[in-house]
Amino acid sequence: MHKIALGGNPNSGKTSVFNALTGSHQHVGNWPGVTVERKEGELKIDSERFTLIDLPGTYSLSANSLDEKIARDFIIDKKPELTVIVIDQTNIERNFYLVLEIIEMGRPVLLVLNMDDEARKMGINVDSDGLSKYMNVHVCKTVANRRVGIDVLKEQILSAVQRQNKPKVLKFSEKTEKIIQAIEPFFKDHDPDLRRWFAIKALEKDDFLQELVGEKAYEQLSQKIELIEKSIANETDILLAEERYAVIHGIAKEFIKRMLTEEDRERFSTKIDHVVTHRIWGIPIFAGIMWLMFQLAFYIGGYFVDAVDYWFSRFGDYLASVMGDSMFSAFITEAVIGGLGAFVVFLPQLFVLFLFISFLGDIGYMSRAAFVMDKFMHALGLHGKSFIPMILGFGCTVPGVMAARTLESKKDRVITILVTPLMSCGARLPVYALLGSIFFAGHEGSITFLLYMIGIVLAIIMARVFKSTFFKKEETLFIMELPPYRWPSARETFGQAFRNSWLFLKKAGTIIFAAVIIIWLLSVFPAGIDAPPQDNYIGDIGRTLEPVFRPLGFEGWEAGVALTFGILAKEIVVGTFGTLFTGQDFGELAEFAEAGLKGNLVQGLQTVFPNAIAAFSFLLFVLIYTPCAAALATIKQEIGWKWMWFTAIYLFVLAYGVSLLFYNIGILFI
Ligand code: BGO
Repeated sequence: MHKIALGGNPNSGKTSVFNALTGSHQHVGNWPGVTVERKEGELKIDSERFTLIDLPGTYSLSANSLDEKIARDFIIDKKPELTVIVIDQTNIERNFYLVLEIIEMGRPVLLVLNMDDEARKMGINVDSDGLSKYMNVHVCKTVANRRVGIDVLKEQILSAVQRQNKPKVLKFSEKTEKIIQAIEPFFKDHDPDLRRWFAIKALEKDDFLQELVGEKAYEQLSQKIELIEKSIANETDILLAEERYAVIHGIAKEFIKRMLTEEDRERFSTKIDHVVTHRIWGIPIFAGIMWLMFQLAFYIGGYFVDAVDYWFSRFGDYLASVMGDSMFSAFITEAVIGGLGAFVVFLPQLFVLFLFISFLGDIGYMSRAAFVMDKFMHALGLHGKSFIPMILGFGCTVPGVMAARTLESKKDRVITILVTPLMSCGARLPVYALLGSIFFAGHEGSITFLLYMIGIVLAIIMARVFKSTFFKKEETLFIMELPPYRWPSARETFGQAFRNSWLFLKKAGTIIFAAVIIIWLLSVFPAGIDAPPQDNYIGDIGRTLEPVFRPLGFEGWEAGVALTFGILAKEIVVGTFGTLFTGQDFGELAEFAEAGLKGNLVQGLQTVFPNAIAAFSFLLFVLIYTPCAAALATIKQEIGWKWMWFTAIYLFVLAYGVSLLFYNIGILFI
């Protein structure tokens, strides 16, 4: 029968642990010679049998009280194979004082971190594995009154008894250790395992030592301690208490993580919300965060874009050199590398942007943004809840349109869906990034931010227009619950960004790839690969469309083709330019083609857009015009054919009007 002791502070849950371990196998008596209750219980773990002796609950082992003396004498004299110490995790620093004292005895211990439920509520999380490794003791967590963790505790008891690990000696400061060493020789005739502990007790002026060492030696010991106290100008018992608290403080710092409690989080959230959802500051803060997001996306992503671009071009050159001059080689280098590569190179920026959007959503900021915009939109007589689908539209119009289902009234739903495509989706980003890097080098982030903001403003204006034309009355109240801010898990945030980036790549491999092939075929037939694209079908299409777009400042026929195919998916706008310009001959500029994918595109685009005004006019057009096929299909599914056609046409007309106005006013200034 193994003998194990159970110790702990009063109210740490010791009785609950005792009952949970021993069930009804308990005997109650008194400790010998005194009237203090002594409880003993039995338990069986696997085939091993244990007697568990419940020590009186104490805060320390200084032998000042009867309870403390009983507990201490039992551990010293009866040498239990294991002392299980129950700790109230909500008060771990105080509970650890006793733990240190028991550990100083050098006997195997097991720490039960109890009250785990309460600790969690208070945001306390003890790293039990770390603590166990550090102290070389078994550690487990329990909620003893509900028997949670008791089975694991039993396994740990068995393992601790079998292994008989000695806990690590937790050293005090060098100065104190020297003092302890100076005292240890007084106990050279006693158990070597207990010498350090006796020395510590002597320094704590524990008078039980008088009996242990005899009167004479005790006097010498007292004189020695007096000398030490004089030299350190402190009392040794106070010094040791201070040292123990210093060790406890170190352990707490290392192994206790204090997270915000629910209450703290709510308080903290309210404080932040006072600022970020402020009546006046809310909107500029939202705009500022968006601006920062684009700056960082372009800045961080930009590093990778150049690298991807470089390797993509090198790969294209290599394939071209290996495959020689053939139709297939032209297809690979122009359609695949040129067409797909032109926008796949923007994946890093898009990834960073997705990462930010999912981070802002995960920490709970996006619902604040909707809340802020709600007030603003209410002021315009609109429904604030509409802003949630609109914000989702930043990622992709399709989920944005679908999210409008949450709006109760059909009118709100229709209005929201009609304006959600104006929220710039991720697919338009490669277009902004490409033209931004050519015509507004160094300011791509700000240009993109500006376009996003124009999209938001136009969406609000158009919503207001629709409200006062189609749906005159009706006002619903928007009550929104703001979840407390939380620190998102990196896994969730990155996972979301990876999923979105993967969708982007998947689109690249399917619909966009197909479109790029069609564009390429149209650009090489009927006259063949040696003829420039304008001599082929694509040129015919482009020339037919050219007069339509020329008033907007687009001088090359390629712009019309890119925009037309862009209705399949907005990324195709860049893909089309990539396919058309990768194989095109630029005469004297040809040397620049060496510079890579973007090098070719730069020259091509500079011929289509003779100046930054024309380029921005094109960006405005891409931002506003007819949404992609997938978005249109979703609109049809949600509110029917009629509204789908309406969206497709009104957005085209709006885009045309805005670009026309911008370009014709803009060129007056250059
Ligand atoms: C009462 N979690 C929580 N939340 N409570 C626990 C846990 C735990 O893990 N473990 C024990 N308790 P003792 P000592 C009580 O008795 O085992 C509770 O002194 C009550 N009683 O249920 O007695 C346990 O032996 C009325 O609570 O500890 C007990 O070390 C209202 O902590 C208390 C509320 O446990 C002390 C609690 C009539």
